[in-house]
Amino acid sequence: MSALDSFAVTRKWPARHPDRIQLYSLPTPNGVKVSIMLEETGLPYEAHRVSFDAQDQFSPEFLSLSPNNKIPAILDPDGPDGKPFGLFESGAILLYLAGKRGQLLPAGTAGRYETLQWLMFQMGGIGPMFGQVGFFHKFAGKDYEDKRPRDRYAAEARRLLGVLEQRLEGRDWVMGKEYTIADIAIFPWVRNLVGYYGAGELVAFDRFRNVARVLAAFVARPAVQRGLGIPG
Ligand SMILES: N[C@@H](CCC(=O)N[C@@H](CS)C(=O)NCC(=O)O)C(=O)O
Repeated sequence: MSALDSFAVTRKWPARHPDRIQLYSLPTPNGVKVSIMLEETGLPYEAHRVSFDAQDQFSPEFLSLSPNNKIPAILDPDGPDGKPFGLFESGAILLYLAGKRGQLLPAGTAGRYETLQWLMFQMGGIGPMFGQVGFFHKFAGKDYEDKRPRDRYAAEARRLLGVLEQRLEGRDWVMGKEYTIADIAIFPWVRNLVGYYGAGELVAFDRFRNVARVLAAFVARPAVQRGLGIPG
């Protein structure tokens, strides 16, 4: 018997290492935020693949942990007060892991809230808008004759990239010299937009030199390289 046995999700995805953080995910831009964070912090974890092809995200076991039927989600056997703790929503998970490890989130109040501000900018802006560009440019929406929805989201993605471009002027990372969870939230999405979605031209990515520079530095990090492929 392990402390995780009372969580239904472990019935579908049994924990081989119940002492480690359990990650339920896929290597999508939201999923890799958490695998990259786990790799960066060195926290021991076990990754489980939630197959969209098999509609795993709608299974009662997965919904018991992530009621919004979305990856990523985690189960930490050693949560607050030493009790097992489940969490969904990548932004909340990044904050939780940063707090648990005391890493990748500035300790001072101002730096902390400034980082949160950019994390929210990703969660409320970059993620949803770039995701819509993907739908209208690469997936089912690309066949729609009316190009106005695609153009609306492309324009918004371009505007958001412009905000990020300005922020990165003279900075190594979103928070300056310090690499934080804001970078881990933002750059998987930028990479996806110009890589997998192939929307670089649509959003005029060549205009955003600072964004391209920091994206290259992000992708070059060994922990990022590892996290991008998890779960395999
Ligand atoms: N706000 C959520 C978004 C998560 C999300 O959209 N996940 C997608 C994959 S990137 C998903 O699980 N989609 C499955 C579905 O909608 O059925 C987060 O950041 O965790």
